[in-house]
Amino acid sequence: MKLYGYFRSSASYRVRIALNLKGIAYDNAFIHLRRGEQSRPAFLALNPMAVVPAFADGPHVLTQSLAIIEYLEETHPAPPLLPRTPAERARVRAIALAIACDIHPIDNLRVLGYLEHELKLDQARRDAWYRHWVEVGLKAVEAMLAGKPATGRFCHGDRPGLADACLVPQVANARRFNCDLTGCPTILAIDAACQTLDAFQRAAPQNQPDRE
Ligand SMILES: N[C@@H](CCC(=O)N[C@@H](CS)C(=O)NCC(=O)O)C(=O)O
Repeated sequence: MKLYGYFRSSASYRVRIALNLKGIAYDNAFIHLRRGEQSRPAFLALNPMAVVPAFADGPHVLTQSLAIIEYLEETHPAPPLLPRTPAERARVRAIALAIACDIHPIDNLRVLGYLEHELKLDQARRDAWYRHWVEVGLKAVEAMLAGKPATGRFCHGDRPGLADACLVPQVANARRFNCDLTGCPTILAIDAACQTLDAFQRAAPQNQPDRE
């Protein structure tokens, strides 16, 4: 199995967490996003969307971090990253999708690049865009989690899963851009609980061989 990723890519980080939680060994192929390697023909043949991650398992080449994690869940069910009942699974997926679909895409490298190079926003205004949408999004995720009986030490109960694999990379990005997370105590507590686990530590950007 091979993960095509980049140390700072939060979507790749999600998959690394899932692989580690499940104890699956894998090889890395590093796609340097700042050098534009995601747009080279060799990578486009794997993922025409020109984004990481991509994941190869034998003849299967998979894309989209959540599809990859669901594939891992189906092929390696233990330990599960989704809870048991349909309603619980829908809750976990809703948290994961709020991050992966509603927060992350509008703050992606290529979106920030468009703001900067095409719309000529200076770095301060570009970063303001980033902080605004991440703060709005994470406040909504906080409301999904705070005070809910289903929320435990982690996003759902006391076992880490799919929602945590999405939340921790988004928090790491938010910190990198100095987002204000003071209104998100539940998120910060869950992030702190995840950081104590080896699976999350080994997946962190600063612990990847391609880090800069
Ligand atoms: N929905 C995709 C998003 C993938 C994605 O946006 N990856 C980013 C890094 S986190 C990327 O490769 N960006 C390259 C670019 O913007 O040019 C997924 O979940 O896999």
